[in-house]
Amino acid sequence: MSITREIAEYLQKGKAKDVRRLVQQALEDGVPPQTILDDGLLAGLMVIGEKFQRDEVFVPEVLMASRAMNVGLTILEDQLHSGGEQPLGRVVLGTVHGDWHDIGKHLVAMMLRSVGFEVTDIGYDADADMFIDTAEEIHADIICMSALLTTTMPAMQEVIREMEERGVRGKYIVMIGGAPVNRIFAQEITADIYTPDAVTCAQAARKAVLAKRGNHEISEPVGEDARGKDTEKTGLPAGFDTL
Ligand code: B12
Repeated sequence: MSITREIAEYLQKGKAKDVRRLVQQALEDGVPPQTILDDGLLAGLMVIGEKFQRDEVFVPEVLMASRAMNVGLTILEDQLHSGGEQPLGRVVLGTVHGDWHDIGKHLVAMMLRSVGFEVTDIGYDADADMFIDTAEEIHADIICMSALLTTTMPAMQEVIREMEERGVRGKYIVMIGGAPVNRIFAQEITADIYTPDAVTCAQAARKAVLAKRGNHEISEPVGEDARGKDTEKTGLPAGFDTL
């Protein structure tokens, strides 16, 4: 059996120690981190997800598999971390209030760090004040929110509302994502950016931060962007493709 297959098998059984050992071994054997992630960790989690949907496993099993997943991700993260240089920008990242799903968020953090962002991960079940207070504290460029439940998606709008009430909406680029989230929902709640996965999230974040800086440097006039939105809100240049 291949080592990635073994990782997937142990992950399904929730054996975090074995997953840690095998991920380390795979890296030593020269298996690329992306392969370990796709064919090992994510492949195992997907099987558990499908079984969960068919009521073949229940919350405790999924929880144990998720812990094993996060242990594996932490090891891979060390490999992907660029570190050292001046950060490209600062991101506050969390899963919204009422929602405990944090695996996708963990992946998003990894990818953002790999393109050079400093990420402050505020964990899961994070309310509006936690997002905004942290963003203010660390002088963030981006607030990134994750939601995996249809019932917790409205909590994203709460954060944006609270930002408006506190008069800080224009200071931050707001990115949202998670399986039930889509572009239309992002438009409805006036988030700046939606992307479907961690890789595109990191690419879009990088593009947005560079565009915002470029905008400030050349002092482009405030106008309407592609969605007819007042760009003074986000500081992104007119026409910036955000959604
Ligand atoms: C693992 C899991 C759990 C674990 C979570 C543990 C953990 N530490 O995360 C536990 C057991 C706790 C759990 C509990 C529950 N869960 Co659950 N869970 C899952 C499961 C199996 C996998 C989710 C996952 O991690 N996917 C893998 C990651 C990598 O994908 P992802 O999160 O979507 O992230 C990617 C993108 O969405 C994106 N992304 C994510 N965040 C962000 C943020 C930004 C800014 C951007 C740009 C992109 C982005 O990038 C990521 C990587 O590419 C899914 C089923 C499934 N197959 O998805 C159900 C699922 C999400 N759960 C579900 C349910 C119903 C529940 C419970 C209500 C069950 C219950 N009866 O108690 C509880 C709710 C608890 C709570 N309050 O949150 C439903 C949700 C249905 C819905 N649409 O609302 C699902 C879909 C299962 C199902 N089919 O019924 N769950």
